Amino acid sequence: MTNNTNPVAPQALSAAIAAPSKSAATVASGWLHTARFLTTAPQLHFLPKLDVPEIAFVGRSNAGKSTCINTLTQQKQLAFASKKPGRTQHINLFSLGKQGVTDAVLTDLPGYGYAAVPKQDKIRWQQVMANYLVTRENLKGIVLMCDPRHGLTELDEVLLEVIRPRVEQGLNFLVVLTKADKLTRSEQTKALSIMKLQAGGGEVRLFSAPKRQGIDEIALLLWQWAHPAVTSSPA
Ligand SMILES: Nc1nc2c(ncn2[C@@H]2O[C@H](COP(=O)(O)OP(=O)(O)OP(=O)(O)O)[C@@H](O)[C@H]2O)c(=O)[nH]1
Ligand SMILES: [Mg+2]
Repeated sequence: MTNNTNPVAPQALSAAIAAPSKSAATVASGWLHTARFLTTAPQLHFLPKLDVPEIAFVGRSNAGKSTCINTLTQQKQLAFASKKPGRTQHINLFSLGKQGVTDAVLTDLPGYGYAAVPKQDKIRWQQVMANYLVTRENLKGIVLMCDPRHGLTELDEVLLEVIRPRVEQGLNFLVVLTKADKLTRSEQTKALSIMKLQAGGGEVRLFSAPKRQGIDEIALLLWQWAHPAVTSSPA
């Protein structure tokens, strides 16, 4: 037996014993809270090349992508959310990681399917997004926001087809059923089981910003996607 030559102060020791280890969800939510604006790009080729894991939020216009990012990061106006569809018009990147060290990036993409957008612009945007989802090398996960009152739209189905090969090769994929507060309990259960059949092997979670539903579960998933080598859970 060796003598302890590096004694721990008794107060520190008792504090450590008294404090329960942080829960995994607390670590994940603390990590998301570090989010800060990184950059914005009107088109794909303006995006900086990055080598940290990137997680993209996609979905139809007004589905709640920006609101979900604000809720997960516990920041009111990090991403621009609005009642007016088409609010997010650029690709916006947010850095994550403690003490200024970026260890992942969240991407808020403009929504698709907004009726008032001219057809040519719609087609152009679909191509930009498909291109991003297929070619972005550091993309580690896609979060598809879907309002369960509308289900998957035609453009959501196109997106699923576009990403299918990457998901089959291991790209993380999550369908977030948004605005769950608009559904009854039984409607939520039904929407969840229908989407599990449609999500092509991806995860599915219910989410509500005003009811703060699903936040911990989604935060944990994103943390795990960004830190695959560490453990399966942060605590
Ligand atoms: N009831 C309810 N409303 C929500 C929820 N999430 C978002 N909303 C509302 O839905 C509207 C659109 O939200 P945004 O977050 O701007 O949607 P977006 O997907 O970013 O839209 P674009 O930027 O146009 O693609 C806003 O009025 C939000 O307040 C939710 O969980 N519950
Ligand atoms: Mg938005």
